[in-house]
Amino acid sequence: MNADEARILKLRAELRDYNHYYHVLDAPKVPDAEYDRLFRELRNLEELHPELVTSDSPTQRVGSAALFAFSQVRHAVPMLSLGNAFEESELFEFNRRVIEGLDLPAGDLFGGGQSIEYTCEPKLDGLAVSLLYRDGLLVQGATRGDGTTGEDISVNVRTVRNIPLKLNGSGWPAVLEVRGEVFMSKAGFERLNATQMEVGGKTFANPRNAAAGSLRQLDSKITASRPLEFCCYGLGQVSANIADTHIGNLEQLKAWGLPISRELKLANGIDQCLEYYRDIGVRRNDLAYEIDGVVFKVNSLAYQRELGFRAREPRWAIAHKFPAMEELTELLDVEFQVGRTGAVTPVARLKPVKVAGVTVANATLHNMDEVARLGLMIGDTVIIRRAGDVIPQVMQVVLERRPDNARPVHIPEQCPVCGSQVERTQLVKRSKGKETVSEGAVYRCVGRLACAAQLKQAIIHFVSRRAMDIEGLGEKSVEQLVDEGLVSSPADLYTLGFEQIVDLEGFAELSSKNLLEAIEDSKRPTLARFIYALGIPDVGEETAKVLARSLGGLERIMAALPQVLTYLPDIGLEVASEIHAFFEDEHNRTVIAQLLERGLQLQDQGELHPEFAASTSLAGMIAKLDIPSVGPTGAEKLVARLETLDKIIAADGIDLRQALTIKQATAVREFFSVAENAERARAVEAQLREFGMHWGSEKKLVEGLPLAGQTWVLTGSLERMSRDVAKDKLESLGAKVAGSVSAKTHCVVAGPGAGSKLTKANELGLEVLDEDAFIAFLNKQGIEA
Ligand code: 9MJ
Repeated sequence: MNADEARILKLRAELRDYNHYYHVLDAPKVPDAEYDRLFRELRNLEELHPELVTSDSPTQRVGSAALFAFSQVRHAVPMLSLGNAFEESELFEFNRRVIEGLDLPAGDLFGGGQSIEYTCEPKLDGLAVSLLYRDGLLVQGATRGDGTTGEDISVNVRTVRNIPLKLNGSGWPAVLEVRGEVFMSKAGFERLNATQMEVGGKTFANPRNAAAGSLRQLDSKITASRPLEFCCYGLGQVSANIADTHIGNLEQLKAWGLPISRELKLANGIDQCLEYYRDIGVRRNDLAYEIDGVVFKVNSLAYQRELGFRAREPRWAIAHKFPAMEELTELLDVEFQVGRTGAVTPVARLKPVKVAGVTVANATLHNMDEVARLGLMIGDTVIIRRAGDVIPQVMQVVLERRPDNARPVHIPEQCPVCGSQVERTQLVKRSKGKETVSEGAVYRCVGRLACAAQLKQAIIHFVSRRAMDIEGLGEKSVEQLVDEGLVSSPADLYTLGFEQIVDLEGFAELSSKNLLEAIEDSKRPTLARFIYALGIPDVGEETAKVLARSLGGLERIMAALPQVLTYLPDIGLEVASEIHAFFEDEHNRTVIAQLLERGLQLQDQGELHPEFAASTSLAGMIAKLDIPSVGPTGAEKLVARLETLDKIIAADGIDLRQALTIKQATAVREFFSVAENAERARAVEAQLREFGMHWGSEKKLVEGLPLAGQTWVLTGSLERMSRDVAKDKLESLGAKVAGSVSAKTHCVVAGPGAGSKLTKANELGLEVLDEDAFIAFLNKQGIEA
């Protein structure tokens, strides 16, 4: 056996195996680009040695055998595959073959420059299916399979939302076989993987696998739950012809209710095809679904018939492929980067590879759980994917290509930047009165601002536009300031002098002056900006605003206990614990103190927000303690009976039984018999009181509010806030909001379109506010509208 023959056998075995994984198991082992390369290599070798071609060679068939689990469907007209063009030259070659292959009437051919009319469609990356309509009713759905025989997936295709079960209109041929692609949008794919991750199910490598895996489900309920879509691009068997052109056929199918591509266009000549290719290429990332190229088809069906087929490919169509989004490369090493919050993140260092036209040498690995999920080892061959503008990702390890000397990936014990300890983060969860701590996916360097990496990131964040907004301090300058030892905390920015800055690279006299001015100008931030600028883990702008608005002052925010913070909108115990830990940290407290000493003046500090005050009650607090079997109702009963936390903690079984069931009473006794629980409850109560809560029962709480005892009515439409928001605001001031006007109504807010309620209010001589007056009133009460 010579070398070529041996290579041919090896390639066939490999390609058969890859085919099986791709088509039957919907879990490809290698990227398409790799498959294509091996396939081409085999085809070229077979062209050199035609005597070696066998009928079972992967070059001799399309797709793969049907999965035996489904019954088989023989295609009356074979389902074709498409020839590929990767280079422009291959496209021109295709066009030349079309012109030459057409027996056009004399005079039509003008020096070979004949323009052929082509249709242009995006090449969807999904699963090719055939839909058979008889007398306008969907009777069968099938996969392509090997092109001759596919799988019967009739039940499953019926669950795809945009596949009509019955055609619209009339005039369809009695037998109409429609062909097209079932695919999944990018958003649908992301959603599906997120859900699968949550429920511990199988995740998919890309939208195409997700579509294929979803469609070829033995349980069609699963298919129905997946966000599949269909787009048709051709015909199979028909009992009567429809139109004279491909585009005519598709437009008719559309009229009958079948979805066709919105990007379908006609091109006059191959040059316009190229323009189409470039245009879609530019918009590729913005499309809602993934495409791997575009398809050009000779528009005239008469021409198509004349051109016919070569093996299993039509001579009248070609797929012009985009550069692949997935490639194979080698994982040279895994390095660890330290981020702003100290998170130590593994980063893949790769043997540089071109993916979709861009050289990729690094890819994010997210965290160590991801490394474990991928089963990644240094030295592995991996599949890299670069979709759109996102950072390249490692999708998969090609296990077969793992070298003997592959090494496992270990998280370093010391921070690679500052040498401090690296610790695994912990997740705190509370349920049924118990706090459980589990290991998080993130590892953190404990060095905080003593770690140069964290310090640099912290300062870059601190000065950023949405934080302290100090213009003129880019990343490079921050790195210099830190490396030169001029700045070792955000507070040091406020001690910088002209001499220190002007010597930095890239700074001149004017830019130094400007920077100093910008630093000076940043000294009066709002409380929310300041909190955001501190870079507390998990505290983004929204959370910072909630903290500032609800607690109204830095001191309160710094002192707030985690349990107290959980009273605020959208703050759970995990984030609350991060916030609390941040402000407990001695170093952070020092930096904050220095910032204030160095002239920072926080704006808009004020009182505790009435919304926050209204969101708490003793019963509410007790309900939040997570005492087993004691929910909000139990807590209400307990407070109604025993009135104060002290009495509840001290209560014996008999007292408790007055308000609760035996089970609940026992649970409350057991809960408070743990000293730590009682202490924590007392601390939370004390702090809520200290923050200005009107402690006691819910009723008393409302009594302290400005609109306590009043009933308001909203009518008509409001333009600057929804009725719900208006209602919330009124309730936060203690008012009851009613649906109808009576003599007991205190005030009516009437927007445009107000009807009978307004008439009645006027008859009764009640106070009526229009929207402007209402907003002015809210503002006066300290509520932003
Ligand atoms: C895809 N995948 O979008 C064809 N295709 O035509 C389009 N595939 C095709 N056409 C004949 N748009 C065979 C395959």
